[in-house]
Amino acid sequence: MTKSSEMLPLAGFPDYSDEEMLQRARAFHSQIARRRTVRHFSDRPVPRALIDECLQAAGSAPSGANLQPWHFTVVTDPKLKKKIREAAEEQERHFYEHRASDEWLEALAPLGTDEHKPYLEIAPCLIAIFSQPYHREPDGTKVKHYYPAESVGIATGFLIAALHDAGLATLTHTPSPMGFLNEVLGRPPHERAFLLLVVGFPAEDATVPAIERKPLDEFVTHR
Ligand code: IYR
Repeated sequence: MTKSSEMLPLAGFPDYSDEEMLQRARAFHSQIARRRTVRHFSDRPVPRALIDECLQAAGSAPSGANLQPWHFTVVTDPKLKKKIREAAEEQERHFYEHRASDEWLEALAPLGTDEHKPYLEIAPCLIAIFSQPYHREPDGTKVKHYYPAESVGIATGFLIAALHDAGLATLTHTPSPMGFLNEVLGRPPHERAFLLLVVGFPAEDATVPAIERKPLDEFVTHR
Protein backbone atom coordinates (compact mmCIF):
# COMPACT_ATOMS: atom_id res chain seq x y z
CA MET A 1 0.00 0.00 0.00
CA THR A 2 1.48 3.34 -1.05
CA LYS A 3 1.99 5.99 1.64
CA SER A 4 3.35 8.73 -0.60
CA SER A 5 1.21 11.10 -2.65
CA GLU A 6 2.70 9.90 -5.89
CA MET A 7 0.18 10.39 -8.67
CA LEU A 8 -0.23 8.43 -11.88
CA PRO A 9 -2.21 9.22 -15.00
CA LEU A 10 -5.68 7.65 -14.98
CA ALA A 11 -5.18 4.96 -17.57
CA GLY A 12 -7.70 2.75 -19.29
CA PHE A 13 -10.83 4.81 -18.61
CA PRO A 14 -13.29 3.76 -21.35
CA ASP A 15 -14.74 6.13 -23.92
CA TYR A 16 -18.14 4.66 -24.83
CA SER A 17 -20.73 6.42 -26.94
CA ASP A 18 -23.93 7.52 -25.17
CA GLU A 19 -25.77 4.65 -26.81
CA GLU A 20 -23.18 2.13 -25.77
CA MET A 21 -23.33 3.39 -22.18
CA LEU A 22 -27.09 3.00 -22.07
CA GLN A 23 -26.84 -0.46 -23.56
CA ARG A 24 -24.23 -1.47 -20.99
CA ALA A 25 -26.27 -0.04 -18.13
CA ARG A 26 -29.34 -1.97 -19.34
CA ALA A 27 -27.36 -5.19 -19.66
CA PHE A 28 -25.90 -4.80 -16.15
CA HIS A 29 -29.29 -3.93 -14.68
CA SER A 30 -30.93 -6.97 -16.24
CA GLN A 31 -28.12 -9.27 -15.12
CA ILE A 32 -27.93 -8.04 -11.52
CA ALA A 33 -31.72 -7.86 -11.15
CA ARG A 34 -31.88 -11.59 -11.86
CA ARG A 35 -30.03 -12.28 -8.60
CA ARG A 36 -32.20 -13.91 -5.99
CA THR A 37 -31.35 -14.80 -2.44
CA VAL A 38 -31.33 -18.59 -2.35
CA ARG A 39 -32.06 -20.66 0.77
CA HIS A 40 -31.96 -24.14 -0.77
CA PHE A 41 -28.47 -25.16 -1.83
CA SER A 42 -27.00 -28.25 -3.46
CA ASP A 43 -23.72 -29.70 -2.22
CA ARG A 44 -22.02 -29.20 -5.61
CA PRO A 45 -18.56 -27.86 -4.83
CA VAL A 46 -17.31 -24.51 -6.10
CA PRO A 47 -13.75 -24.17 -7.41
CA ARG A 48 -11.50 -22.21 -5.10
CA ALA A 49 -10.09 -20.25 -8.04
CA LEU A 50 -13.59 -18.94 -8.78
CA ILE A 51 -14.12 -17.78 -5.20
CA ASP A 52 -10.66 -16.16 -5.11
CA GLU A 53 -11.34 -14.29 -8.33
CA CYS A 54 -14.60 -12.92 -6.89
CA LEU A 55 -12.81 -12.01 -3.66
CA GLN A 56 -10.31 -10.01 -5.68
CA ALA A 57 -13.23 -8.07 -7.14
CA ALA A 58 -14.40 -7.43 -3.55
CA GLY A 59 -10.91 -6.33 -2.54
CA SER A 60 -10.92 -3.71 -5.30
CA ALA A 61 -13.75 -1.81 -3.58
CA PRO A 62 -13.24 1.78 -2.45
CA SER A 63 -12.63 2.16 1.29
CA GLY A 64 -12.02 4.89 3.84
CA ALA A 65 -8.48 6.24 3.26
CA ASN A 66 -7.90 3.10 1.16
CA LEU A 67 -7.26 1.18 4.39
CA GLN A 68 -9.28 -1.82 3.17
CA PRO A 69 -10.73 -2.59 6.61
CA TRP A 70 -11.96 -6.08 5.82
CA HIS A 71 -11.17 -9.72 6.21
CA PHE A 72 -12.86 -12.60 4.38
CA THR A 73 -12.64 -16.15 5.76
CA VAL A 74 -13.63 -18.79 3.22
CA VAL A 75 -14.99 -21.87 4.95
CA THR A 76 -15.26 -25.19 3.10
CA ASP A 77 -14.20 -27.59 5.90
CA PRO A 78 -17.30 -29.66 6.78
CA LYS A 79 -16.34 -29.71 10.48
CA LEU A 80 -16.20 -25.92 10.63
CA LYS A 81 -19.42 -25.58 8.67
CA LYS A 82 -21.11 -27.89 11.18
CA LYS A 83 -19.82 -25.80 14.10
CA ILE A 84 -21.07 -22.63 12.42
CA ARG A 85 -24.47 -24.19 11.75
CA GLU A 86 -24.84 -25.34 15.34
CA ALA A 87 -23.83 -21.97 16.79
CA ALA A 88 -25.98 -20.02 14.32
CA GLU A 89 -29.04 -22.19 14.95
CA GLU A 90 -28.66 -21.71 18.68
CA GLN A 91 -28.66 -17.91 18.26
CA GLU A 92 -31.46 -18.04 15.75
CA ARG A 93 -33.63 -20.20 17.99
CA HIS A 94 -33.31 -17.56 20.63
CA PHE A 95 -34.05 -14.87 18.05
CA TYR A 96 -37.20 -16.49 16.66
CA GLU A 97 -38.52 -17.62 20.06
CA HIS A 98 -37.65 -14.64 22.26
CA ARG A 99 -35.66 -11.75 20.85
CA ALA A 100 -37.56 -10.84 17.69
CA SER A 101 -40.52 -8.50 18.18
CA ASP A 102 -43.87 -9.48 16.67
CA GLU A 103 -43.37 -6.63 14.24
CA TRP A 104 -40.03 -8.08 13.10
CA LEU A 105 -41.45 -11.61 12.74
CA GLU A 106 -44.30 -10.18 10.70
CA ALA A 107 -41.82 -8.42 8.39
CA LEU A 108 -39.93 -11.71 7.91
CA ALA A 109 -43.04 -13.83 7.27
CA PRO A 110 -43.01 -13.37 3.45
CA LEU A 111 -39.46 -14.81 3.35
CA GLY A 112 -40.44 -18.00 5.16
CA THR A 113 -37.28 -18.04 7.29
CA ASP A 114 -36.95 -19.84 10.60
CA GLU A 115 -34.24 -21.01 13.00
CA HIS A 116 -33.28 -24.03 10.87
CA LYS A 117 -30.18 -23.33 8.77
CA PRO A 118 -29.29 -26.62 7.04
CA TYR A 119 -27.73 -24.71 4.14
CA LEU A 120 -24.85 -23.73 6.44
CA GLU A 121 -23.72 -27.36 6.19
CA ILE A 122 -25.05 -28.29 2.75
CA ALA A 123 -23.68 -25.35 0.76
CA PRO A 124 -20.06 -25.93 -0.26
CA CYS A 125 -18.77 -22.55 0.81
CA LEU A 126 -19.40 -19.97 3.51
CA ILE A 127 -17.63 -16.63 3.42
CA ALA A 128 -17.47 -14.92 6.80
CA ILE A 129 -16.89 -11.20 6.32
CA PHE A 130 -15.29 -9.19 9.10
CA SER A 131 -14.79 -5.45 9.44
CA GLN A 132 -11.70 -4.11 11.18
CA PRO A 133 -11.96 -0.87 13.19
CA TYR A 134 -8.14 -0.72 13.13
CA HIS A 135 -5.06 -2.73 12.26
CA ARG A 136 -1.62 -2.98 13.78
CA GLU A 137 1.58 -2.40 11.85
CA PRO A 138 4.27 -5.08 12.22
CA ASP A 139 5.92 -2.88 14.92
CA GLY A 140 2.68 -2.84 16.93
CA THR A 141 1.55 0.69 16.00
CA LYS A 142 -2.24 0.88 15.93
CA VAL A 143 -3.67 2.40 12.74
CA LYS A 144 -7.28 3.56 12.93
CA HIS A 145 -9.63 2.75 10.05
CA TYR A 146 -12.27 5.14 8.74
CA TYR A 147 -15.82 4.26 7.70
CA PRO A 148 -15.24 0.51 8.18
CA ALA A 149 -18.94 -0.37 8.03
CA GLU A 150 -19.50 1.56 4.81
CA SER A 151 -16.31 0.17 3.28
CA VAL A 152 -17.11 -3.43 4.12
CA GLY A 153 -20.68 -2.97 2.92
CA ILE A 154 -19.41 -1.77 -0.45
CA ALA A 155 -16.86 -4.61 -0.72
CA THR A 156 -19.59 -7.10 0.15
CA GLY A 157 -21.79 -5.63 -2.58
CA PHE A 158 -18.96 -6.08 -5.07
CA LEU A 159 -18.52 -9.67 -3.88
CA ILE A 160 -22.21 -10.55 -4.19
CA ALA A 161 -22.33 -9.01 -7.68
CA ALA A 162 -19.16 -10.87 -8.75
CA LEU A 163 -20.41 -14.23 -7.44
CA HIS A 164 -23.76 -13.73 -9.14
CA ASP A 165 -22.11 -12.73 -12.40
CA ALA A 166 -19.96 -15.86 -12.24
CA GLY A 167 -23.10 -17.99 -11.98
CA LEU A 168 -23.15 -18.71 -8.24
CA ALA A 169 -26.03 -18.37 -5.82
CA THR A 170 -25.67 -16.42 -2.57
CA LEU A 171 -27.50 -15.91 0.68
CA THR A 172 -26.69 -12.99 2.94
CA HIS A 173 -27.08 -14.56 6.36
CA THR A 174 -26.95 -12.51 9.54
CA PRO A 175 -27.14 -14.76 12.57
CA SER A 176 -27.47 -12.39 15.47
CA PRO A 177 -25.28 -11.94 17.43
CA MET A 178 -22.41 -13.17 15.23
CA GLY A 179 -19.59 -13.05 17.77
CA PHE A 180 -19.25 -16.86 17.65
CA LEU A 181 -17.67 -16.51 14.20
CA ASN A 182 -14.55 -14.90 15.72
CA GLU A 183 -14.13 -17.87 18.01
CA VAL A 184 -14.90 -20.63 15.50
CA LEU A 185 -12.74 -19.05 12.78
CA GLY A 186 -9.92 -17.77 15.00
CA ARG A 187 -10.33 -14.09 14.17
CA PRO A 188 -9.10 -11.51 16.68
CA PRO A 189 -11.71 -10.08 19.06
CA HIS A 190 -11.51 -6.52 17.68
CA GLU A 191 -12.81 -7.68 14.30
CA ARG A 192 -16.56 -7.42 13.91
CA ALA A 193 -18.41 -10.13 12.00
CA PHE A 194 -20.37 -8.24 9.37
CA LEU A 195 -22.09 -10.95 7.37
CA LEU A 196 -22.01 -14.67 6.66
CA LEU A 197 -22.34 -15.19 2.92
CA VAL A 198 -23.53 -18.63 1.87
CA VAL A 199 -22.23 -19.48 -1.61
CA GLY A 200 -22.89 -22.34 -4.00
CA PHE A 201 -25.45 -23.66 -6.45
CA PRO A 202 -29.20 -23.79 -5.90
CA ALA A 203 -30.78 -27.16 -5.10
CA GLU A 204 -32.73 -28.53 -8.07
CA ASP A 205 -36.02 -27.93 -6.28
CA ALA A 206 -35.03 -24.52 -4.88
CA THR A 207 -37.86 -22.06 -4.46
CA VAL A 208 -37.78 -18.34 -3.76
CA PRO A 209 -40.41 -16.16 -2.13
CA ALA A 210 -42.82 -14.29 -4.40
CA ILE A 211 -41.59 -10.82 -3.52
CA GLU A 212 -41.09 -7.76 -5.67
CA ARG A 213 -38.70 -4.85 -5.92
CA LYS A 214 -39.96 -1.29 -5.67
CA PRO A 215 -40.31 0.53 -8.99
CA LEU A 216 -37.81 3.33 -9.61
CA ASP A 217 -40.21 6.18 -8.80
CA GLU A 218 -40.75 4.79 -5.31
CA PHE A 219 -37.11 4.99 -4.32
CA VAL A 220 -35.57 7.72 -6.47
CA THR A 221 -36.10 11.45 -6.66
CA HIS A 222 -34.39 13.80 -9.09
CA ARG A 223 -33.95 17.41 -8.00
N1 IYR B 1 -31.11 -13.63 11.07
C1 IYR B 1 -32.38 -14.34 10.97
C2 IYR B 1 -33.53 -13.44 10.76
C3 IYR B 1 -33.57 -12.66 9.52
C4 IYR B 1 -33.55 -11.28 9.60
C5 IYR B 1 -33.67 -10.52 8.50
I1 IYR B 1 -33.73 -8.49 8.70
C6 IYR B 1 -33.80 -11.12 7.21
O1 IYR B 1 -33.93 -10.33 6.06
C7 IYR B 1 -33.85 -12.49 7.11
C8 IYR B 1 -33.72 -13.27 8.28
C9 IYR B 1 -32.29 -15.44 9.89
O2 IYR B 1 -31.30 -15.50 9.15
O3 IYR B 1 -33.21 -16.24 9.80
